[in-house]
Amino acid sequence: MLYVVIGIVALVLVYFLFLRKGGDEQSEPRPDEAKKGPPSARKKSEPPPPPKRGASEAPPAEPARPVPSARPGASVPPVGAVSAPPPGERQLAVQMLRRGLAKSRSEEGFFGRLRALFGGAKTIDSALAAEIQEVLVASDVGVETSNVLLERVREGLEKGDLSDPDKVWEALREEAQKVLAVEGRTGGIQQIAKPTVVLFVGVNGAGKTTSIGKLATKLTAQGHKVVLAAGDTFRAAAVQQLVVWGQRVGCEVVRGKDGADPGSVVFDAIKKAQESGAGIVLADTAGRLHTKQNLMAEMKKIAKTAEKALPEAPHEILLVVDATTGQNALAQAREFKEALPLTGIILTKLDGTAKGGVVLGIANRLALPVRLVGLGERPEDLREFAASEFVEALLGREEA
Ligand SMILES: Nc1nc2c(ncn2[C@@H]2O[C@H](COP(=O)(O)OP(=O)(O)OP(=O)(O)O)[C@@H](O)[C@H]2O)c(=O)[nH]1
Ligand SMILES: [Mg+2]
Repeated sequence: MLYVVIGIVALVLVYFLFLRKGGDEQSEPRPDEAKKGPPSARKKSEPPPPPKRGASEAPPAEPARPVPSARPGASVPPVGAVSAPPPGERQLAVQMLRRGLAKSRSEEGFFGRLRALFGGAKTIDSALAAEIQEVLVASDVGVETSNVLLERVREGLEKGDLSDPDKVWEALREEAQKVLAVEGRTGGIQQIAKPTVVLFVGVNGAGKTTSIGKLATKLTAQGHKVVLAAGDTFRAAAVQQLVVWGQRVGCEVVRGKDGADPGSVVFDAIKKAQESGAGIVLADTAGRLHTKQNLMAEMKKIAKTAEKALPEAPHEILLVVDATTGQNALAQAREFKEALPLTGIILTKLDGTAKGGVVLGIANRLALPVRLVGLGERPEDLREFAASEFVEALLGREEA
C-alpha cells in the first residue's frame, strides 16, 4: 500500500514538473525556431538577426559613421586646416601667384634680395634708396621705372618720415601698384562683340600658341564658344600645335593650306564663327622678329583683313612677351606697339625668372596694361592680371 501511495505522489510530481517545463518552452522559442522564423513574425522592437554571409561575402569593416557633430557630406579637410577660416578668393589668387613667382621670391630673386636689404640691425637711412635701386635694376625693372618707384621713398628717407622698414615696404608697394595701374582695358578677355576677335602677336617662342590654348580652355569652361584661327601658316608644326589644343579643349580650329596667307585664315575663322554663332575668335600668328619690317607689315595686313571680315575687328591685339628675355622684351614691345594698336600684354614664363620686376618695367615704359600672366605650362597657369594681387604676391612680406 505504501508503495502505491509513493508511486501516486511520484507520478503527480512528474506531471507537474512536465507541465512547468512545457509552459517555459512556449514563452521562450527554441533557438533553431528563432532562426527559421520569417522576419515578419518578429516583434518590431526586436533587432534583426545578423545576416548570414559566407567568408567570401564578408564586407570590409564598415566605415565609421560620422559623429553627430560632423556636417553630412563635408569633405575631409587637410590636416592643419580644420580650424582655419576658408581663405577668400583674393587670398587664394595671391597664393597661386606666389607659387608661380617662387623664383622671384627666392633668396636670390627680386623679393628675396629686397628683403635682405632690411635684414638684421640695418639702419634705415637715405643710403637705402641706392641699394633698393640696385636690386630693382638687376631685376629688370629698369633705371627709369625704378626712379619712378623710388621717388617717394627717397623723399621720405631724406626727411626721416620712413624710419622703419614696414613704412618703406608700404611706400614701395603703393608706388608699384601705381606704376601697374596703366590706362586701358584690364583683366582677361571679355566678349565685347560677337564674335570678339583677338589677335596674338609676338616674337618666336614667346608663348603665343600656348597662351591661346590656355585661354581657350578658360573661356570654354566659362561657357563661351571659341574658334581658333591657325594664322601661323609658316610651319606645319605650328598649325598642328593649335589643332592639338583645339581637340583638347573641344573647339573648332580653322586652318588654311600650307603657306596660305595668314590674313585669309583669320578672315575664314571670323566667317566661320559668325556662321556657327561662336562668341570669340583667338587668332594665332607666326612669331616674327620685331626688327624685320616686312614681317611687321604682314602683321598689319592680317589686322586689316580681319576688319574686312568684321568691322572693328580685331577687337584686341595682345602682345605676348617672354618675361625671361628681360630688357630685350622692352625693345620688342616698343616695335610692336609702333606697328599695331596693341590693347595689352600677356607676360609669359614668369615662373622661369627670378626677375619678376620686369612686369613693372614693361607696364611703365610701354604704358600698356598687362592683361594676363603665364606662370607655368598648365592651362590654369595663365592668370588674369590684377595689379593689387600681383603686388601682394611679389612684394608682400607676410606668408599668404
Ligand atoms: N614655364 C612656362 N613655359 C611656358 C609658358 N608659356 C609658354 N611656355 C612654353 O614656351 C614654349 C614656347 O611656347 P609657344 O606657345 O610655342 O610659343 P610661340 O610664341 O607660339 O612660338 P612660335 O610659334 O615659334 O612663334 C613652349 O614650350 C611652352 O610650353 C609659361 O608661362 N611658363
Ligand atoms: Mg606658335
